[in-house]
Amino acid sequence: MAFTDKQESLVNSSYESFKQNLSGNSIFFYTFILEKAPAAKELFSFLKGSAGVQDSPQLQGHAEKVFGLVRDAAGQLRATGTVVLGDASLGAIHVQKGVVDPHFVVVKEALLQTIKKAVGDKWSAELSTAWEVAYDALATAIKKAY
Ligand code: HEM
Ligand code: ISQ
Repeated sequence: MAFTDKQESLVNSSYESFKQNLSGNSIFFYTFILEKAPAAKELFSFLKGSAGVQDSPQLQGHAEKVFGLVRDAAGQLRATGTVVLGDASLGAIHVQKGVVDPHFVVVKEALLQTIKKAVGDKWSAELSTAWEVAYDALATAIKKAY
């Protein structure tokens, strides 16, 4: 099924909600990931060896990039029906770091829960589906390098 204007605008407006509390939402996102996949801590150079998730511009920057790429994927899906990686090395980075399928499931769940928290009572099944479809298409594009 085609990605609709409505789905794109749902993703765009909730992305703005995410950005409105970038610090709190980023902490929530990382904490969720590390709870579900503690070993992921050693994969990220910016978390490795640290006591835990602590707020920093660097941490926020990485989280913002991930959410921003999913948002961008939603725009591409609506416009062209497919997702092309802007940075072709993105696949290779994840291969090289040893990122595997179950990690993608954890990050997806973390992303959805973070958006859910960010939008509060604006959360809906439709909003969730829009993020899921965009994330899955982006993850597929990244995994093409595998
Ligand atoms: C690196 C995005 C999924 C682990 C990166 C980078 C981007 C990115 C943009 C480059 C470094 C940065 O600026 O952050 C994404 C997107 C994903 C995804 C859009 C899903 C659609 C995953 C998953 C994992 C993962 C599932 C595993 C938990 C990593 C690691 C690096 C990386 C370990 C290297 C970070 C470093 O130490 O510098 N990712 N990623 N990514 N990603 Fe992902
Ligand atoms: C996946 N890839 C790169 C950066 C990330 C930051 C937080 C959570 C997941 C990520």
